[in-house]
Amino acid sequence: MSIDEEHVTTLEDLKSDLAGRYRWTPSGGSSVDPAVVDADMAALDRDGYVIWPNLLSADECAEIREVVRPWLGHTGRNTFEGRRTQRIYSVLSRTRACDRLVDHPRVLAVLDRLLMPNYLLSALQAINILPGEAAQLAHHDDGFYPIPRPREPLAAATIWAIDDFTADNGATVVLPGSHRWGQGRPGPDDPAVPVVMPAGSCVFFVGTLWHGGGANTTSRGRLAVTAQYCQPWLRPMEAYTLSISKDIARAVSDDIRRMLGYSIHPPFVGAVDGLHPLRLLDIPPEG
Ligand SMILES: O=C(O)CCC(=O)C(=O)O
Repeated sequence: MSIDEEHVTTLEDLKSDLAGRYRWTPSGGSSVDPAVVDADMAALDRDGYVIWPNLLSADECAEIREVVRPWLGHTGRNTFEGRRTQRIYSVLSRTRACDRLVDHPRVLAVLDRLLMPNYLLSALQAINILPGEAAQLAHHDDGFYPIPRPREPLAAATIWAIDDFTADNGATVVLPGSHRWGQGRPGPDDPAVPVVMPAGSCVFFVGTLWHGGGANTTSRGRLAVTAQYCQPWLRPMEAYTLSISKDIARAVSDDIRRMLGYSIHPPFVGAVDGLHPLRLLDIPPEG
């Protein structure tokens, strides 16, 4: 329904796309075979996570390693960030090298089913777990939204292995099935599994899944890039509407632009002076 064509007569109408010029368009996830997405959704429903091997080539991983290396200067400010872990925040404002991870069709296809239209990017960070780092405190990524469990996930995350993830170099540790838990916390007897996967692979998990970075007992770092996403009616972790320049917003893909906040959660969430935020960028509407 377009506001030009129809009147809003019911509350249901307020949930539809009311934009006049910048209408909602399907994401790049629509290119993925629905049977493949069905299988991913079944794995997420059962385990809370799914592993996709080898989505990036060795050259793509090498490029990301090369690009982020100069920024890997400091270690974490507390044990959650990791005293022996290097984190790069706001990766999106620094480089375009990780964009293909953020808007990978396989990721978007699952997000299209899991979250509401116009879901947002919540964070894009690089995490390098150094030798000697201890296991991170187990947590679930939508835990800072104060809505009691059990519940549907309010967010989802990907962790991309840029180096091989092994059982002893800090591979993310997940607790299968813990996305269904109520208010309980993991104990020593709960089965925890390291996500062992070759460089270029990705683990996708729902925001309710308990997990943490693993201990690194090897002599080499473990580099990963993590992208997190949230419902369009929640406040993202990284404030992209404040930190991303208009030039970068113009340079990224339509899907990333939408996920940065250049989108409307109907009827009006995200509007700028009553108008669609895309008007700020002077990008012609599609179609
Ligand atoms: O680096 C990892 O494997 C997980 C990190 C994580 O879950 C976090 O910092 O929230």
